[in-house]
Amino acid sequence: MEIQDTIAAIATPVGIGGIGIIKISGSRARKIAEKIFLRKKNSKSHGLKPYRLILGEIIDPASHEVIDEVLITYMPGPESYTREDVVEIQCHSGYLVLEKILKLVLSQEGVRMAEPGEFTRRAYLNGRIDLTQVEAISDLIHARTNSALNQATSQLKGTLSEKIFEIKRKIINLLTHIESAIDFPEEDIEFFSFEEIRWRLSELKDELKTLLSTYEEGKLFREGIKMAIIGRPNVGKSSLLNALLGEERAIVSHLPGTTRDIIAESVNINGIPLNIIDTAGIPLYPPTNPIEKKGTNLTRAKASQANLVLFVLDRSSPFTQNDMAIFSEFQEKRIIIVLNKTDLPAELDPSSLPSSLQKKQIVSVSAKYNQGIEELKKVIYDSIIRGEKITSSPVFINRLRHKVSLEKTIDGIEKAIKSLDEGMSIEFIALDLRRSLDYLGEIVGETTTEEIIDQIFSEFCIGK
Ligand SMILES: Nc1nc2c(ncn2[C@@H]2O[C@H](COP(=O)(O)OP(=O)(O)OP(=O)(O)O)[C@@H](O)[C@H]2O)c(=O)[nH]1
Ligand SMILES: [Mg+2]
Repeated sequence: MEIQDTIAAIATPVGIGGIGIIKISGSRARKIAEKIFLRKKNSKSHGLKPYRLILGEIIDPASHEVIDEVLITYMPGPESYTREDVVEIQCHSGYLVLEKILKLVLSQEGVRMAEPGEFTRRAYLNGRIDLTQVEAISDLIHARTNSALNQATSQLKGTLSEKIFEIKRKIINLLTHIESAIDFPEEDIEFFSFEEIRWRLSELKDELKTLLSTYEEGKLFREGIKMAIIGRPNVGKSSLLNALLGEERAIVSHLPGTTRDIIAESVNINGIPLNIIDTAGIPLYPPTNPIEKKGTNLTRAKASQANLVLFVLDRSSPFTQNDMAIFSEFQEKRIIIVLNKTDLPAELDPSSLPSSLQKKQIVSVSAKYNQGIEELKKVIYDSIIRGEKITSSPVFINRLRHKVSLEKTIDGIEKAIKSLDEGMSIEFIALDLRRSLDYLGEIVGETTTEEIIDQIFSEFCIGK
């Protein structure tokens, strides 16, 4: 990928809408705009002025065809998203208009189609943002809850990278002292004492561990959790999905075996994205019908991946062998038992359930009449956050790669402490600290491998 290239792409979703935006970035952006744009007022000139919105027309210079009336902005670098010269064309958003303008732009000299995330990649390569901020942009676009959005905006402001740089500065400071003791042992410089170095290292370790401990919570708010609704046929699983969503998403019928495919939807429970799947009922004996068989196999596969399972029982009919078999299969998972159909006469007494079921949390609802659903949501939320230390820390890590790098950093600090305690030569301690510095640098993108960087940008769409 040549950074000198000028790139272009449609930045808005393609389709019918109020406006659509085409973005051009690179040294030829302005020239291209001048070729295809004519200002309305004083139509002899393109009239581009930095950071001004100018009204005019996009005209094919070859055929003189007017493609659309547009607003155009020219943002010279480095005061732009990519730090390069950027032109944004705001046109009417229709399938053809956007395509035609993009095609016209791409037919000009020295410009090519942007790759996914390439505008943001240039902002990163040109030093406007670091890697945690790149990730924050992706999180911001994908955020489905306020908490996820707040986390992303805070990370975009640089809270995580500031913290990382702060810790880096402390390590560098320590290293400077240690290394000058190596280089100038005879000089009359004031070195940190052994106790001082040890104390500083253990402070650093605690600080890093505190940051590491925000991972589960950060991840939870960013990614949410997977919850499967399971049970024997006809107990009301799809009705329960609909009640949780507040809409008629899944087909409900009195016939057992209505749901055959997995239905996935997501809701937000107190800021946590809850990814729910409704599954096909699992019968006692394997179905002979090949479609139903596929459905139950898929149910088993998906339910076993869920972090939380809602096991639905029909309270208007007795507890069956079928119910017990399903429970036994999934009892190792985090389970909430839902007694459904409480609007009908009770045929199942919770206190007569086998003791293994009674140990689980039991919630009664009527999915059909929307009773007990709020209480169920509360139980689901409590179950998710149980065991999670909600720290409300202003700085979070929320990706596995942050966690891995932090763990390696801590490992380096621990090795340095050990070397110090064992009276090893000071060179070894310096080496461990240098390694820790590199691992910290991975988080912000200073020492990150090309492979990881590519993976981060693969989350982006074309035009961002
Ligand atoms: N009275 C009453 N009927 C309910 C309730 N919940 C579901 N039903 C009825 O039970 C029947 C089965 O409901 P579904 O939601 O399709 O059940 P399911 O578990 O998804 O069934 P399968 O997909 O076939 O496994 C339908 O006739 C629903 O109207 C409830 O709370 N009260
Ligand atoms: Mg169903």
